[in-house]
Amino acid sequence: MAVIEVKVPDIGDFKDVAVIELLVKVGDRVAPEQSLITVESDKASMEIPCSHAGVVRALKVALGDKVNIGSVLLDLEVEGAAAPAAAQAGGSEASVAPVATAAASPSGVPAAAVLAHGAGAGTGVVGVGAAVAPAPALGAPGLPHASPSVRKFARELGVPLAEVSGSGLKGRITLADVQAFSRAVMAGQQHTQAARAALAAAGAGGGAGSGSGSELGLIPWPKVDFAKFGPIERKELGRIKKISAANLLRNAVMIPAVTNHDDADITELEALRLRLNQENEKSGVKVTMLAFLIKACVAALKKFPDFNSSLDGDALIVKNYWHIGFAADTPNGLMVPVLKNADQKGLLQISQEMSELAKKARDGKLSPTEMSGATFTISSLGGIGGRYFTPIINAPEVAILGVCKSQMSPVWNGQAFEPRLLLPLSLTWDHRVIDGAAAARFNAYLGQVLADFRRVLL
Ligand code: CAO
Repeated sequence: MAVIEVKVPDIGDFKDVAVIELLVKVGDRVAPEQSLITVESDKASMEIPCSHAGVVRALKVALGDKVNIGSVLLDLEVEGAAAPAAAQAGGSEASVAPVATAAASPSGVPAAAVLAHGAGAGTGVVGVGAAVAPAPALGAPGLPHASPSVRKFARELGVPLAEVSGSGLKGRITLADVQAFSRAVMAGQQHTQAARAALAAAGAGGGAGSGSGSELGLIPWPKVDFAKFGPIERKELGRIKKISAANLLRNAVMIPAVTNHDDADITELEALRLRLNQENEKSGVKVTMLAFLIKACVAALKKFPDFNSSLDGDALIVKNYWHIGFAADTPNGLMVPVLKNADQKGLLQISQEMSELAKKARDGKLSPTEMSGATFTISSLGGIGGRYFTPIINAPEVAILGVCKSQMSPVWNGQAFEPRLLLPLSLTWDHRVIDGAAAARFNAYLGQVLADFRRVLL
């Protein structure tokens, strides 16, 4: 038995955040990733998870205290020898997931901006998107608050908290408020913003804000007693999956997305990659196709800057930085680590950083900082298989590239069929920002870069 100090882990840009809820008390037995406290800044509230299993021996924070990375939260009695070392790490390794963001995202969607793929918990909006902010806006000036259990309940129902009026003390949203909102939506008396946007996009029944459920004409979700038909097993979704689900649904419903499919001839590129890896064998760093794709995408994003933007009302925020998210499959669900400043890095550095980020994702150790700020996302299924797919945009980004397994194919060279290695590309784009011709040009340029990588230097 040893007693360790559990500290606030890396919580990104959050500084001097106030403790608004204590979720454990002295004597409680806690599990790794169990939420200990809720903190709130002017932008978001988030739960801080526990790094270890153990019994709470002393609480070192009180309601209203301001905390930062490294602040001691509590003394925890743990079993096992590894614990004390971990405790000295200046903050636990556990990562945190913002549970709510305050301001509306550039696209006007609440909570879109913060990837809430809570690593290690047991999510990633990402899909694609990534990512992943969970829930709905909270904590912003003028916006109501809710306890973690109410937020969890709202997430499970898919209720956007930012749209619920709170009847509790100081406008706090209660369980009953969430239930009432959900009932009103089901009865067609209320639309969520997402549904209103879908109506507007579909031009259904008068468009956004017209407000009656009959416009959508949706019948209730089928309620089936599956056990009547055969043996079943119920598996609760993990936190990452639930957060992903909410974000994927919002992104799928709210973005008028179109996907263009194309093939890139990577015959020479793959030969170059294999040669580089042979020459660099001793370095221990393997240059991956995804690293080439990241560099090629940065070149295409520079040539077509609207693909590296976000919608902000009637304006487009075009970013002059190139942070590329990549979807990583993890035991807990999809996560989207972000490779920052990809334009400034070489292939070896990108390969190495990606491998480290992917490992962290699989181990549930990504920090919020490592999952935020992406300007464009790549989702590669190349190592697994398949021909094409339609990835979902990771809002507030406006495009995402899906990549599948390259395959030797006969290509007509004007005189004969030649065996060439073709890489299937699927580019999904937001039709509010990009049009079909631009998307086709983007894909064509990407294909040219991949076919002749010297173009990256142009
Ligand atoms: N075509 C053919 N083979 C490919 C390929 C492609 N496009 N991309 C990679 N490969 C091969 C590699 O050559 C390598 O083969 P060897 O083991 O024989 O060398 C193998 O696949 C693994 O490739 P890699 O080490 O380069 O890894 P990666 O970059 O392909 O994958 C990562 C890294 C993190 C993207 C991957 O682990 C992953 O999680 N992929 C899933 C992403 C996902 O789930 N997307 C869907 C999101 S929508 O739900």
